[in-house]
Amino acid sequence: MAAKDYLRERFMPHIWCPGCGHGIVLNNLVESIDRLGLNKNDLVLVTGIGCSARISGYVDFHTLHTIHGRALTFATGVKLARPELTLLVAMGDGDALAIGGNHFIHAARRNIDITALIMNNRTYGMTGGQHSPLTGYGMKSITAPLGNIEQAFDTMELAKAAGASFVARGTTYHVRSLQKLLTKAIRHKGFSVVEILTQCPTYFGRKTKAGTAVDMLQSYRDNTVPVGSEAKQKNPELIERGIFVQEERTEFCAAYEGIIQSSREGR
Ligand SMILES: Cc1ncc(C[n+]2csc(CCOP(=O)(O)OP(=O)(O)O)c2C)c(N)n1
Ligand code: SF4
Repeated sequence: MAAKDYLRERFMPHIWCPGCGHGIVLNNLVESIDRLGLNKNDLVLVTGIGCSARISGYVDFHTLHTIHGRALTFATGVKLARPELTLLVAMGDGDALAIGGNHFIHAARRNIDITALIMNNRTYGMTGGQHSPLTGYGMKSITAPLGNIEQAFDTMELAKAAGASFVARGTTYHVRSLQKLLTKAIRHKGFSVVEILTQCPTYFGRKTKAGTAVDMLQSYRDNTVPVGSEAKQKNPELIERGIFVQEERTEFCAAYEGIIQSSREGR
């Protein structure tokens, strides 16, 4: 099928600014779905609120556009009720890791079979460029005009520690490998996290002097390296991309089904 067959053309034009990375994520997502040969009627995409969250309006799957920080809770309910469906959740860094941080940790801990995309543009784009937990120390934002005094954390380390069984990072510059990461994450049975470094030229680019969309894409090219590469040992400032964790572990819905069967059999 062509990419447009997975999109709701009636909702175009989209709301994203020129140069925003979220459209690249959308394109890679539908390419991965196509590659996997999944039927649109077996897919559910759940989102909260944010520029990133608007992605659920544009795909022609079953979609739920819910409330800020709670996409994973809605998705957990859908997956438990209809475990045969493929659940995708797309979130911004604010949605997933600020207001939704608690739910993120517990979805990972349960290892429920959901693929979580974290579209990390290091800002709250939709509300005008406030800093997020991933903006980083010293960076300027609309709410930190003199520089942010909060430290960021590493999403990969958090996802690993919380128990996610597939953990990966890609960028909007490395589109071919992003597509492969998404394909593997969706195929993986368990909680999959794919953090995608994606540019917000309108707020992050302007406030931090990271520059235009092209400047930001070039910075993903120049400042990221494949996971485990020697370059990272020499320069710890570089950001790793690729697969950090890929393990088979007991999945939550399967374990829950086991409990139901045991109770039916009076064990
Ligand atoms: C409970 C609640 N608190 C705050 C908001 C306001 N709000 C909407 S989107 C958003 C942050 C969006 O940032 P992010 O999730 O990183 O996505 P982006 O827009 O950058 O893609 C906030 C704070 C809200 N809608 N609901
Ligand atoms: S404000 Fe930023 S995140 Fe939102 S659409 Fe514009 S560029 Fe994208």
